[in-house]
Amino acid sequence: MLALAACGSQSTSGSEGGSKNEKLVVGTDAAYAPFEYLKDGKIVGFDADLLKAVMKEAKLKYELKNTGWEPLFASLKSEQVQAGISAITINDKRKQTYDFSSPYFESINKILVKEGSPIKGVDDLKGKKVSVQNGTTGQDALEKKFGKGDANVKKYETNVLAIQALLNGEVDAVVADNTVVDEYAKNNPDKKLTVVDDKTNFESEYYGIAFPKGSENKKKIDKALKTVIDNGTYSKVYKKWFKVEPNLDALKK
Ligand code: LYS
Repeated sequence: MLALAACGSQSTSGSEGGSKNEKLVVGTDAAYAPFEYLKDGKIVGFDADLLKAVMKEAKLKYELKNTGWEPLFASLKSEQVQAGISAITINDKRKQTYDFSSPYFESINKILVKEGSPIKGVDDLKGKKVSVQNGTTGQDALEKKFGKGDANVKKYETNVLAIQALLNGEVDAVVADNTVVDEYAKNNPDKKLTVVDDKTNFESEYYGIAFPKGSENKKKIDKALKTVIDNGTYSKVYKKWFKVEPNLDALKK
């Protein structure tokens, strides 16, 4: 089950090594299972485990903090957090304001609907109410298709709330990252949901760890990320969460 996020208050520490280093604060939006979510008050997920492995390799002390999604970007900008890991897609718009690590995960948006829905692709969303998490690439994709300020696109602070809107019947569909909607549909069979993909309208995306522009941590973290990918640690974490081997070639693009 997806946990509802109590934004801003929860934080976990997972620091190893590097005693002389200051503790880096890494922000996240812990309402995006299986990448980051709250379990018994702790932030868990693929991103949390990957970060732990990378920081251990980089010998950096850190604290993972549940900032919420949009506050995460504001905190990166003001350097209140030194990094962000949160299923964040690397794109040109964000690259103007933030630096990113090398890509660590391939993703694409998908549409979550109720079983029996006539929606079979993005074109069918015209005139339908669609929920997204505010400030995501899902929102960007819909705005590209239907124009900015489309009243039918409903924006929510968290993806949990965007999905809730579908369950409540407030919207006809949710647009969010494939892994998140696939897992949600699979783990909640009683909700009777279907996932629709549309490779014509949605583009392949890559997640990266975000940094304030010019951060000196980027280099260290990229080096550590490369090591954990090359030494099999990444694959171990990936298999723990996704039960299959990762396609490492996809990350080398
Ligand atoms: N990957 C998408 C983006 O970067 C969605 C991330 C949502 C995380 N809570 O916009």
